[in-house]
Amino acid sequence: MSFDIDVIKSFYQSLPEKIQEIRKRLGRPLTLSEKILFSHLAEGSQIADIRRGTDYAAFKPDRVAMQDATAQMALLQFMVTGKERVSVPSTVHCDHLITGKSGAGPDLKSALGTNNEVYEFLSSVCSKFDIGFWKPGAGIIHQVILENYAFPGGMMIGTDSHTPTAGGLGMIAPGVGGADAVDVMTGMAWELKFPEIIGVKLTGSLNGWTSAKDIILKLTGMLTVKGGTGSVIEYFGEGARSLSCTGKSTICNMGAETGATCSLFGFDKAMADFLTSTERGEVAELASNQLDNLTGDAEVYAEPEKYFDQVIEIDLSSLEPYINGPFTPDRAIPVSQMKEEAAKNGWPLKVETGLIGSCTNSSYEDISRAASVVKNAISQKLIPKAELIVIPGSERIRVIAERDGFMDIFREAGSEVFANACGPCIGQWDRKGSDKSEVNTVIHSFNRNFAKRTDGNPNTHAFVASPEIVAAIAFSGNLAFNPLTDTLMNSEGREVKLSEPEGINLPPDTISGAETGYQEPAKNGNSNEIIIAADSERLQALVPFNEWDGSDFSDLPLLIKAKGKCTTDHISMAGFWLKYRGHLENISNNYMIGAVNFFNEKTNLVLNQLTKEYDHVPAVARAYKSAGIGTVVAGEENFGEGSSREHAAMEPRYLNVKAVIVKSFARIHETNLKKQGVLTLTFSDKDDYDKIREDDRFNISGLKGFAPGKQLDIVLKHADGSIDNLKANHSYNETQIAWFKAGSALNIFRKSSKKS
Ligand code: MIC
Ligand code: SF4
Repeated sequence: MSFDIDVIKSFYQSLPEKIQEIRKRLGRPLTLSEKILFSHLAEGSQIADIRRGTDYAAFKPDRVAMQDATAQMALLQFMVTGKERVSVPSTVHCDHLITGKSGAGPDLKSALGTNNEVYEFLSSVCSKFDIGFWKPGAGIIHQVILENYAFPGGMMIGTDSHTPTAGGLGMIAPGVGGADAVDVMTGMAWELKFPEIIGVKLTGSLNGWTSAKDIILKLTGMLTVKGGTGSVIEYFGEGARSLSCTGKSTICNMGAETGATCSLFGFDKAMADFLTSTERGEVAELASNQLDNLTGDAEVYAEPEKYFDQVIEIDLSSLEPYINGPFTPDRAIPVSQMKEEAAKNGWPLKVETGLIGSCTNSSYEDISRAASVVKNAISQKLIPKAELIVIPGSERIRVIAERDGFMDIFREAGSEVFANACGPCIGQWDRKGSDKSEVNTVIHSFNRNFAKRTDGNPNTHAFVASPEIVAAIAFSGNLAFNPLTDTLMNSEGREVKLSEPEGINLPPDTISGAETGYQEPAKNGNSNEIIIAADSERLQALVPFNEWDGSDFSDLPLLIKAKGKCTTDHISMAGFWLKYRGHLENISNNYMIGAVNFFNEKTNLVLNQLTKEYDHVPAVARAYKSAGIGTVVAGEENFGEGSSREHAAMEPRYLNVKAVIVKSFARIHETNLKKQGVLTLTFSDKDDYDKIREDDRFNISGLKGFAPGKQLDIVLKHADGSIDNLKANHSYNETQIAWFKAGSALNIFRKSSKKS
C-alpha cells in the first residue's frame, strides 16, 4: 500500500518544471541536495540570492514524523495553535517508551499498561487532528517511515535526530524539535540556515566482513561529532550505487552523529527495488521516470571539488570493519587495532552483551548477515560467550525474519528477542544489576553510545559496530576479537574460524500488511475534546512562557558551568525520565543532572549562591526561580549534541534560565533554545569560558538593540568585586529575535492566530 500516493504523484508531476527553474536561476550544474532543497523553498524565496552556509531559507516540507517521546510536547504545542487539522501528512510512532526486559511479548504488554495514559492521549490527538498513528509494537519511527512513507526527491522533517534515515531513499529529512514540527503542521514555512554540502565519493565495493555501517563508522571518525554541523552529506560514485537501499539508510541514519543536518543518496535501482519490495511499485515507477531530477548532475560528480563545500573519498574495497567508542560515537577504531587501543586505555575486554537492531541496523540484510554469522558459529560448535539480544526495527521485518527462519537461528544461540522498539538504545533496558555501577563492556549495532545511555550505568563501556561484528564478538566474548584473522576454541576444543557473513538485501517475497499496527485518523477529524487529567504525572497542558520584559539582564547567577561533553542526554536524560516527556514540570527535575560541574567535577551538584550550599541542579534552579531570579548556563563545544528532544530547551526556559553561553552549539539544540525563548550565545573568544567563576553574576546588555550579526556585551561580576568584560556572538536573524522578544516562537503564532 502506498500512503499519500496523490501527494507523491502531484510532487513528481511538478518536479521537472521546478528543477528547470532552479537550473535557469543558478545557471550551473546542481547537486542532488540543491535540487531537493531549492524545489522545496517556500513561495517568494529568491533562489539565486541564497548563500549556502550563510542565509536562512524558508522551506515547505512534504511531511512530518514524530515519535512518542517527542510527539507529546510537539502535540501539546500544536493543540494551543487553534488549528483544526494538520496541513501536511503527519504521523506519530510509538517506539521509545517500551522497556526491554523479558522479551517482546511481555515487554509490550507491560508497556501498554504503564504507558496507557500517554498512548491514549497520542491516539486521540492523532485522530482529532488527522495524524496517522502507529501503535506500540509497530516499529521504530525511522524504519516505519522508510518502509511506508519515504520517497525519492521528497523533503520531510521529524522530531527525532535520526530522521535522516530516509536519505537512504533519496529524501532530505532533517531532525528537528517539536516547535519546528508545529510550524510545518500548521502550514507555516520551516526555517533553516541553507546548509553547506559535503560530497562523499564512494569507490570500489564492500566485501567480506565489511558492511555499510563501517562506512559511517569511519566517516564519523573522520568528521568527528561536530564536523558535519550545518551540512548535508551527499554520497555518490560507483560505491554508492553498489549499496543496498537499507545500507544507504544505515549510513544516513548515523550521519546524525557527525552533526550533519541530514545525509542523502541519489535515486537508483537499489531504491526502486526496495520500494517494490515494500509494496510501493507505483512510487518506484514514478521516480524511475525522472531519474535525472533525482540524482546530482553528472558534471557535479565529475568535478566534485568545484561544487561541494568539502569532498571526502572512501574506498570501500579496502575498508576494514570498525568499532567506535566508548562514550562517543566518533572514536573510530579498526577491528585490527582494538586490542592495542583497549589495552592502552584500560577498557574491559570481556563483553557482557551484544545487541543487534535499532533504527540504524535492523533491515532484512542486517538480520540475515548477523544470522549467517550465528548459524556458522553454531555449525562449528561454538557457544556464545556473551548474551545476545535482537531488536527488530519493525513488525514487517520481524514477521519476515521469523518467516524466513532467522529468528530461530538467534533463538538457537540463546538470544532474547525484544519488542520492535528503541529499548536499550535509549536506556529502556531493565538490565539486571546495572544499578551496581560495575565497570563492564557491551557492544551494539546502534548509533550513539554516550555515558549512561544504554542501561543507565555510567561505567558501561558501550561500543558501536555492525550487526555482523556484534554477532561475532558475542561468540568470542572479547572486544579485541578480530573475526578476519582470529580463531575461537569450540566446545570440542578445536580452533575454528568464523566464515564471512552472507546476507540477502531484500526478502525473496514480501508480506502484505505494511499497515500492521497502523491506526487511521478519524475521517475529517473529530470534535472530541482532549482531556488531560489535572493530577496526571505524565501529561500537563502547556502554559505560555512570559514575554521578554524589554530590559537587559542583570545580576544573573551562574547555574552551572558544564565541563566537557554535554549532550542532550546530559541535559535531559532519557531512560527513567522518558515517562515525563509530556509533563514539563516533572521532567524539569532532570535538568542538567548528567552534566559535569566544572568546579567540582561532579554531576548534579552545584552551588546555590543564595544559601552558599551545594544542591542538585534542578533544586538550585527552582530556588532561584522562586526568588524571581534568572540564571545563566555555560558550556563548551557542540553543546546539546545528539537528540532532538526539545525538553532540553523547554526545561531551562521553565526553570528561568535566561541565557546559555557556550563555545559552540549543536544545530537542533540551538534552534530549540531559540524557539523556546532562551538567549543562545557563543563566546567571541573561546578562552572566555575560563574566566567564569563559580559564584559569578552576569550582566548581559545590548538586548534593546538586539540585531542580526551584532554582538552582545557580558559583564562577569566576580565575588571579589573584580569584573571581566566579554563579547558574545549569536546567530539570530530577525525572525528569531522576534521569538526571543515574544517569549517563544509559539507565542508569536498564538498572537497572530488570535488576530486573524
Ligand atoms: C535518541 O536517539 O537520542 C532519541 C531518543 O531517539 C532522540 C529523541 C528523544 O530524545 O526523544 C533523538 O535522537 O532525537
Ligand atoms: Fe530509537 Fe535509538 Fe533510533 Fe533514537 S537512535 S530512534 S532511541 S532506536
